[in-house]
Amino acid sequence: MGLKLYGLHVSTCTARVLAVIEELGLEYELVPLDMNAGEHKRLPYIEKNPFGLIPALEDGDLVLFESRVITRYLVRKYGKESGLLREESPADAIAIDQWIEVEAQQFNVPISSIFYQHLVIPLFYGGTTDLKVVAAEVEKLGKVLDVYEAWLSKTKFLAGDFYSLADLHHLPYVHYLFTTTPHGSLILSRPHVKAWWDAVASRPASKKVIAGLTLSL
Ligand code: GS8
Repeated sequence: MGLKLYGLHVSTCTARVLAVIEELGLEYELVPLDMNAGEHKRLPYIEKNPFGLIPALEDGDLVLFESRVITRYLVRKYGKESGLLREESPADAIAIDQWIEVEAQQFNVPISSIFYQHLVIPLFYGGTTDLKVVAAEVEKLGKVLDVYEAWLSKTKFLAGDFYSLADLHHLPYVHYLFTTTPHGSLILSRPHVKAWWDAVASRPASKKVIAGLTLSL
């Protein structure tokens, strides 16, 4: 009974999990959901994710939701040697935890809102992008990325000179910033952030995941 990932290739949170699956070279089955028909809001799916959101992971009898938790589970269970969590070194592991938290609490908030305004509202709800909201979120994201720029002038990746889950968690939304919004300059105008992004995106596992992130304006 292998891994079953419920979600869609185009979904950012699903892609976060797929990036780990590809890094670790795990076998899995992607079980797509018909979100237009609301399949993710009904039984039997809401037994897997009671919030009615994708993704969810099934590994035998274990069922998990929350993409950033699923990624940690996969590394702990199948990829200790990958270096993505470095739990053998408390100092490295806590640096990774710190930047996993920064991604979730500081980076994800404005970038997901910009994506929602530019892509989700027009494409899925037939509405119009609220440019005032976008401007405020772009300003917030710029301030967060100023911190990244200073930080990444000292180390190649966020938790140190090694690639970790903290970097990987950024993959889907940074990619979509380029393809679904006109705000890619937030990355390109910051040389250390750009070099970091180039290193993240050019990994073979990242390229496979990016190939599935096909939503565009
Ligand atoms: C967020 C899940 C989520 O918002 C995680 O797994 O990281 N913190 C959770 N999923 C979105 C798709 S993200 O590509 C979703 O399921 N949206 C459908 C809906 O809101 O109905």
